[in-house]
Amino acid sequence: MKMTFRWYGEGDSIPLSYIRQIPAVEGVVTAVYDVPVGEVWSMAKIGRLKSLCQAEHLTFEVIESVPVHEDIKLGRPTRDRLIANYAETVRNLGKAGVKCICYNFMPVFDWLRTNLHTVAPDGSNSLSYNHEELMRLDPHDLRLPGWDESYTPAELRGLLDAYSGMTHDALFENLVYFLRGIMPACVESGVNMAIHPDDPPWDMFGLPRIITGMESYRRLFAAVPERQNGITFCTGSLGAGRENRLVAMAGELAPRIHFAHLRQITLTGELDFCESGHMTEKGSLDMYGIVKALVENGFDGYVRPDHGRNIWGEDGKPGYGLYDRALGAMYLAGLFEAVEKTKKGA
Ligand code: DNO
Repeated sequence: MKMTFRWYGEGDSIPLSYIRQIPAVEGVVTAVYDVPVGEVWSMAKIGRLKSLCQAEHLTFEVIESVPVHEDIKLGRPTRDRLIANYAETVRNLGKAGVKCICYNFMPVFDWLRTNLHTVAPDGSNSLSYNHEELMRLDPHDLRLPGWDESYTPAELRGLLDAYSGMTHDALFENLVYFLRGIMPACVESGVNMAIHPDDPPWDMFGLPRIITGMESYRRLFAAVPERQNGITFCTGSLGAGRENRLVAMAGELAPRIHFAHLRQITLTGELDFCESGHMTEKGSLDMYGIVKALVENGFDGYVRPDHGRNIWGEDGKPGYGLYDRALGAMYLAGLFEAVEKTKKGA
């Protein structure tokens, strides 16, 4: 297992020098944030990020995310040029030593929450999701801090119209078309693609969501069998779907899991949840069981703690403060050490 920590580039309030001091962390997960979606990331921009990481002795092997242009998801005629650009970015990242790219294929919106500061009895606060409240939101005027990309109200209107009538099958076919287009670049450059599940894993505002559970993955690997077509196993996203049995999924999917986002949630209603501290006993997900299933089935990829709570007076980027994610990294590192040593019979 290689423990990483997400860093939002030079605009992040958390410096790399702090990340380096978290004992378990070997590397960062980051991205180029100032190139418009769909354009090629130059070697110069990638090289700058890499040298900043190297200066702090942190590895630069995982990107989250190279966003996928909406025209690709919509299957518009411009997609071939955009897919060629994406493949070029993959090649450039490969040249810089990147091994894994996390991306998602959610139409228009990335992760969705209804409250960014839900206060817990211990005084900490975290992100939460209430389905009824979500249904009352107007998708034409929605943006959340922490999204890699978001749109103006006019762009949103146009996009939401463009997706009207798009079926799950059509969106899935567009994903397969995209992956088939970039696979040669991935194979040649030794870069693994790791699709992030839809968060939460159900349709939103009439927009189809297609990476929601075991069936989605079976279908995805059947359509694009290359090992470079893998996944980001995000426990918090998948775990919001009651039907998802995470321990069993972690075991079965391990060979395709290039990246694991290990995050805890507490299920608070049929479709509602609140994010909580990483430990098993602090939420609804069996973090120990998940780590054990991953390790016992050969997982040796990248891991990162995911959304942390705001604690100790910190008010960081929602989900991405320093303290609770650092605690999460250490807890997860402890679980992995114990399970990995047990596996080796140490
Ligand atoms: C949220 C993240 C997501 C993730 C993207 C991957 O905190 O897990 O925004 O980075 O969905 O493309």
